[in-house]
Amino acid sequence: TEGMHPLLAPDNLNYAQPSITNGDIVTVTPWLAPIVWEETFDSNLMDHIYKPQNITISATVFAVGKYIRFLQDFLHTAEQHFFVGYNVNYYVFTDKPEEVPNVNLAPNRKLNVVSTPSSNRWQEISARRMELIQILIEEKLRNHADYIFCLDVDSKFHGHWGAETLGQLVAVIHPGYYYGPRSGFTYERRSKSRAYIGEGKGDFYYCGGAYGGSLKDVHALVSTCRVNFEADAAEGIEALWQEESHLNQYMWINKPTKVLSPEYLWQDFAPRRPEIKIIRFSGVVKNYAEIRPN
Ligand code: UD2
Repeated sequence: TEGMHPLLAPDNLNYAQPSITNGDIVTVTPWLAPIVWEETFDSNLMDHIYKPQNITISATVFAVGKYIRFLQDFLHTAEQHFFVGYNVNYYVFTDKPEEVPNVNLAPNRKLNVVSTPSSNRWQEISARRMELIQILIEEKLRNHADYIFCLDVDSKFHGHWGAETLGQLVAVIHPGYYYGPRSGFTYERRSKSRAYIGEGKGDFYYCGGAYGGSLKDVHALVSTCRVNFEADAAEGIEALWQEESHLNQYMWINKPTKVLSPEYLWQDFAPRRPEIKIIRFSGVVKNYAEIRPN
């Protein structure tokens, strides 16, 4: 298709595992995509380039079932740190529209509520996001947004997240797997799944909790992952980490044009190493047994 990333043939291609630390930080991938870290960009300069373009950024967030409780902090901190000064449209997917909190939004920022069915399986809620984002892009966003970011709701912003993250296809490296060999990544290893990545293959382990890019590229990502997830399901297989596994397989074949360091989605359980100078966005510690529907 016009404008799509070239399809690589990863199974016939062997190369050394890329790394984002190397004694120092590494700021470019072996396919020449920037890796964004603190001190690699100048925010004022980025704003000087992007603000005059009057771009609109959409952010999707799912708050289904008990996860509605995370929405207030998510939105409140996003107002302080996420694309401050830009046109931002939040799309909140929830089965409890009446419980969406009233958060004061800056001018040029809007909140849209999308009614979403619940499910008894958290795996399904998480994975169905791909389908619902695909539909959102097709039905609502075309011609109404330039970029989109898809974010986990059980998280908060603590630092600047702005124009330095813009790109066609943007992925965030998972904080638990940014060092160490790819043999330890939790990729889907069963070859009957469409999310399969074989031993000695793959680039990074990316988060399912934050990704984005241009509408066109994110549409290609979510629709491909959805088709693959559903085709697996029809054969009775669910990838180890649901849509996160499919996202990793997609990003391996269609290399991201920009990679964000784990500053952009930290988790408390990850050991804090010296290269992490700032945490911009991080997962909230939660009691899985209590919060999930099953
Ligand atoms: C990881 C990923 C997550 C997803 C999942 C695999 C990160 C930080 N998180 O997190 O994105 O790929 O693995 O499926 O990379 N949700 C609801 N209601 C529910 C359950 C989930 O709204 O009852 C939504 C909510 O927006 C939540 C997201 O789905 O943030 C992901 O679910 P999770 O946070 O329970 O998944 P987790 O922590 O295993």
